[in-house]
Amino acid sequence: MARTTQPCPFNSQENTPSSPDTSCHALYPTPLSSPTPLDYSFWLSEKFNSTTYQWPANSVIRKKLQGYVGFANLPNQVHRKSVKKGFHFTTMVVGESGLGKSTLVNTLFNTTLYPAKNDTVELSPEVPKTVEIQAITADIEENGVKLRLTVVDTPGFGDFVNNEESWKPILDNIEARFDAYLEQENRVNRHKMVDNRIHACIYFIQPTGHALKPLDIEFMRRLHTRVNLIPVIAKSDTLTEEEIRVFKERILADITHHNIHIYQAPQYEYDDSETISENREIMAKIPFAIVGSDKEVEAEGGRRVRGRKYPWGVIEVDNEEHCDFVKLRQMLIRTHMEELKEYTNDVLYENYRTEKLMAMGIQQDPSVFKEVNPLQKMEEERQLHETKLAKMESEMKMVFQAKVQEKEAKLKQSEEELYARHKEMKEALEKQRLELEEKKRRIESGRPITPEKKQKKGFSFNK
Ligand SMILES: Nc1nc2c(ncn2[C@@H]2O[C@H](COP(=O)(O)OP(=O)(O)OP(=O)(O)O)[C@@H](O)[C@H]2O)c(=O)[nH]1
Ligand SMILES: [Mg+2]
Repeated sequence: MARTTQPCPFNSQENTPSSPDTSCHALYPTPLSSPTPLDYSFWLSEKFNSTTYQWPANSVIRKKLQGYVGFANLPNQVHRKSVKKGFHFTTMVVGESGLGKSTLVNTLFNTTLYPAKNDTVELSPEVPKTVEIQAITADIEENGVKLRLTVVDTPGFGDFVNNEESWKPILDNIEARFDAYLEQENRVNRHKMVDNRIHACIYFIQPTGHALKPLDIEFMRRLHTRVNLIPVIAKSDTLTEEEIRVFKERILADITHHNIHIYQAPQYEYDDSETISENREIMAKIPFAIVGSDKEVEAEGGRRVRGRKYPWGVIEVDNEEHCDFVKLRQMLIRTHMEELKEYTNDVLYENYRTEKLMAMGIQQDPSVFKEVNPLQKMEEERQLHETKLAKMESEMKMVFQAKVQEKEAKLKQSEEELYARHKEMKEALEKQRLELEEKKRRIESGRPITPEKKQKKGFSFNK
């Protein structure tokens, strides 16, 4: 398989310090020392009660980083992970027999997914009664990147006398793949989801040079809401440059007239001018006028090229001046493969899923699938925190009251003890006073005083 020289879009950022204006979410304060529960509750109460507090929409502040932190490496992590996991892509090719579907697939992926018919086809094959759906899966690898490629072919399309319903088996197949995915999504265990949905449908238009045929219009009208349609003019080497230009205009006019939605590359706000102009160039080529060939021929100057050799010259598949093959490959493989998958999942499948569930009478039950309003959630969390804070506050109050009561009781007890001691001392003093008075009276009346021995037993202040 040919090796591409395309640079990896992520590697350029490896180990690059983040730019100084990188913003970050500062939702929590940076503690100077390890915070205590009180610090936290104080911060919470400040945060939610302060009049300057801004709700989430405005709670993101821009911070300049002081040095290289490392999250600039995130794209590399995604890159490594996806390379490890590998990629998968499912494309469908639809068009009348012999328009070059198998040849184009071989040319696109530069591999022989479909062997040449001469080797395999019987001389008188049994004519199928309806459009068949045949899928081929191949694991291919390029520069260490693995791709599981599934090509869904639709032999028999437009090959019958009455082709009115040719689109139906194809639509049924696309929807059956959506159903299979929906069924997996609804399983309790969703560990091994297999995605077999069609990510792109290359629709081959016969190079008549006139306009779209009713078969083409009917197919695109029926399928455009279910699959990414990529119309191509098959075997464009059979038309002149001028014929291709006029044919493209007529096809686009028909597509617009019938309100058919063909795949459009999305434009992003941050796309650089180079990407924008590249996308514009690709989109300007739709419907791609393609030439397919998986064989090499000798071109001017002895060069070996993939192309088709005619008596008057060589048509080179990979030459942008000869056909739009390069642009188709660019969009399908090099720049928009992930976009095609994303659009299939986010828009086409999502619409189908909603329609299907509603048709089954399934309605959104707000009590089961509660849509989360971030503001409401923040308000709920705030109330929860407030309740917690109030609880903590009342608990602290109770503890404080118990301690105060304990102290009061102790104080009261010591007060009572002091009072009792004071009373005791007062009584002793009174007793001593009375004894002294008695002594005084005895001395004054000339009566003998009480013996010393007895006196010593009493309370004495003079000691
Ligand atoms: N002139 C010309 N011939 C082509 C081109 N692509 C394929 N062919 C030839 O057309 C013939 C049919 O090509 P296939 O790729 O088998 O066509 P198909 O659409 O897969 O046919 P079915 O499998 O029968 O539906 C082959 O002889 C190819 O060499 C092209 O771009 N230009
Ligand atoms: Mg074929």
